[in-house]
Formats: sequence, structure tokens, C-alpha cells
Amino acid sequence: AYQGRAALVVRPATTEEVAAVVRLCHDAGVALVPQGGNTGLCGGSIPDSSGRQVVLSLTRMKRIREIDLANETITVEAGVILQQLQEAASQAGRLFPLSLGAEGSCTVGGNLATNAGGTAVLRYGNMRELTLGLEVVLPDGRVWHGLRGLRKDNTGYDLKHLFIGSEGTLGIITAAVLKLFPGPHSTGTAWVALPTPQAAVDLIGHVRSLCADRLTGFEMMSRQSLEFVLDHVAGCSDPLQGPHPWYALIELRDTVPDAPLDLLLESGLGHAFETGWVIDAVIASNQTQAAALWALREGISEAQNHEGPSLKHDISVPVSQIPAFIERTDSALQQAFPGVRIVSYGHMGDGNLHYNISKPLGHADAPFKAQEQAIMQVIYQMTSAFNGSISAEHGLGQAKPDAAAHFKDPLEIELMRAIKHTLDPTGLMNPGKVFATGLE
Ligand code: 2HG
Ligand code: ZN
Repeated sequence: AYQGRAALVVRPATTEEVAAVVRLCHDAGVALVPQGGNTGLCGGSIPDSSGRQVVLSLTRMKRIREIDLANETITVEAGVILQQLQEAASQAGRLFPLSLGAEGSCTVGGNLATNAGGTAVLRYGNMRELTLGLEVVLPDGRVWHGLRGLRKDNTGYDLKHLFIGSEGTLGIITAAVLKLFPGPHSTGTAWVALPTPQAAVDLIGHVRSLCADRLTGFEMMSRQSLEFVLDHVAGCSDPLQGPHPWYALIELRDTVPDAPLDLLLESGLGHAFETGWVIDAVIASNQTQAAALWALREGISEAQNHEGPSLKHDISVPVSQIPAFIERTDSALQQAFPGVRIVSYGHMGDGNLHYNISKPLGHADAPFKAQEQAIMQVIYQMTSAFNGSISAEHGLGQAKPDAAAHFKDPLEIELMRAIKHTLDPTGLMNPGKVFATGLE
């Protein structure tokens, strides 16, 4: 979706080398664009088309520096691939819980820079909640050595939170101390058919009261989303008979081996059948079946690309408001743009919907693309009316700074700009990202 032209790409292997590059660019007045696994959906790691920006790739900084089991922490460099981090934790008998579709190629630096979310936020939080300390190269080349593995530290402002989610606009994260958790020894996975999004809200409350922290994932998807996967992703099949309007994928985990999670799921779903929240359900009886159910969820993004341009809207509203949001936005869109195919799915437990739009069946790409801004306005205005966020987990990148400037509180934007100006007065760190216009 995004193309740029870089002056050059530098690939430093150590923090000192990153600092040396940043210092040189600072002195020469050259803009830098940090890049990790290049999997972001908002173009945050893509340079502009001037051919004058330097891409600073962190992919050679891939050391696991330390695992401190007694402190339940792991210290890793920015270029470590998320999956390698998960594997390192697992080899140490622990869990690093961040999990998302791109985990085989996205990097820790990018996860931090965008405050990545994914499918286990419900239980473990976003990347922000998983981080204890950071090492950051500042825009003038100085290094902030904030790699502290402390769970308590009230010595003033918690600076790491400025850099997490700042998308490379305040400095370059080179390493982090991250939290580890006990590894799960039992997993229970269910795929359920639901009559309405309200049934999903009711079900999530019920399952949570029954299972408490064992509930690690609650994903929801519309029939349209599943149909795209069945049509375009090889080897996928519908686990249930007949079409149903909505589906949820529920995951429970326990640290106890052979924990009776299937029984918990059965009892939770039994009640849900009686109340009418659930129409049909299947519980995975082994890991292969569970993986097949997850493939249906994780295939949606790719499947939608086969249907022409996918207009992505990564929104969040309070969980309780999701049903009303869907009902009102669906109807406003169908009225203004008849026939558009609404592919809504996402991290229901976090109130985060990927409310993506495909062109009407049989229509050409170009006239549909021409409506992109108008469609976006309808969706973001509705999001705003529900007190939601126009970017829940993908960041702003170069895709959404204008929308953020429009829909965020002007005071918040003013404070953000003040912080940007203090840390990066020359505006050389990832210009054109997060903020609608550069500060230079
Ligand atoms: C997901 O949850 C990702 O599958 C991608 O955040 C969402 O492609 C998208 O819009
Ligand atoms: Zn997502």
C-alpha cells in the first residue's frame, strides 16, 4: 500500500552504531526513518518519495541480552523477531504473551514503536503493559539507558511510555526489558456461532465471570469475514453446519497441566445455548483443531486482499457499545454506499474492531477507491460519537495523522506536539508520521 524512495538504508548492529548514525544525520540535517520487520499497516516505517530520507533498519540488532528468571524478565534488542522472542521465553519455561498475525516477521522494536496489541491483550495487555525498561537513542545521538527491570519505580515521569507507541518520532528504541509470565500447560479453544454482536457481549461477560483470567482471547468475526477466508485461504473449511451471522473464537489457558478447560467451556456454552446467545459451537479436541480454528481468524486480513482494495479502519469503542456501533455504522454505510461489503471482525474482548470495507460485488476498484475518504468519514464520525479511537492498535503512521488531528482533542494534539518539539526540535525523526504536518 505504501511506497517510498530512500537515500540509503543503514543497518547498524549495535546501540553505539545506531547512535553514531543518528548523530551524523542530526549534524547533517538528514531525516531518519526507523524500520523493523516492515509489517506495519499504516506506513509508519516507509520513507517519503523525496529520496532524501535515510532508512535505519534495526534488523541486525537481534541479540537476546539477558533472561532473569527470578525477576521474570527478558532483555532483547529491537531487531529480534517476535516469534524468536516467544521461542526464547518458551525455552526458558516462560511465556511472552504478545501474539499477532505478523509474529513470524515483525520485530520487537516495531511492536514497541506501535504499542502492538493482537489476540492476547484481553489477558496480558498491550506491548506497553509488557514493558519494564527501554534503551533509546535520542534524536541528537545521546543514549538513554533506561533498561531497568523494575516493577516499581516512582521517581517522576515514566519516560518509557513516551517512546512506546511514538512510531519512531521521538527516538529510536534499541532494546527493552520485557515481562515474562508462567507458560500455559493447558489450552481450551471454542468456535461458536452467534445471532448478534450483543450475544457476543453477553457471552464474554459470562465466560469471564466463569473463567476469570483463564480467558485469554475473545475474537469476533462476521459471516462475511469467514466467507472471504473460506473462498481464498487454502485448506480452510467451515467448522459448523450452515451459515450464521456472527462467530466468536474463545481461548482459555491454564498453567496447570490437564486443567479441565473443555468442561469449563462446555458449562459456559451450555448456559449460553439456553439463553440464546449461542446458536451452535465446536470445541477443539486437540492442538491441530485449535490451530485450524485460529487459521480462520488469522486468514481474514489476507483473504480480504483477494477481493480488491481493503479499506481498513482499526477502531475501538467500549466493549458494551460494539453492538450499537456496528448497527448504526452498517446502516449509515449501506445508505450512503449501497452494496459495499462490510468485513467487521477483531479483538472483541478489547472493544477493538477491524471495520474493513470491500467494494460492492462486481464493481471496479477505481470508483470504489475514490470513495475512500467519504467512507472513512462516516466510520470515524461514528467512532467519535461513541467516544472511541480511530486507531486502536495499528498506530497512525502516514495513513492517519490527518484523521487524528481532526478527531482527537486539540489539547491532546497540542501536548503531543510540545513533547515532539522538546525531544526532536529539528523534526528529523520519522517526519510526516503521527503528526499531520512536520514541525520543521
Ligand atoms: C488482525 O487483527 C490484524 O488480523 C490485521 O490487526 C487487521 O488487516 C487488518 O485490518
Ligand atoms: Zn488486529
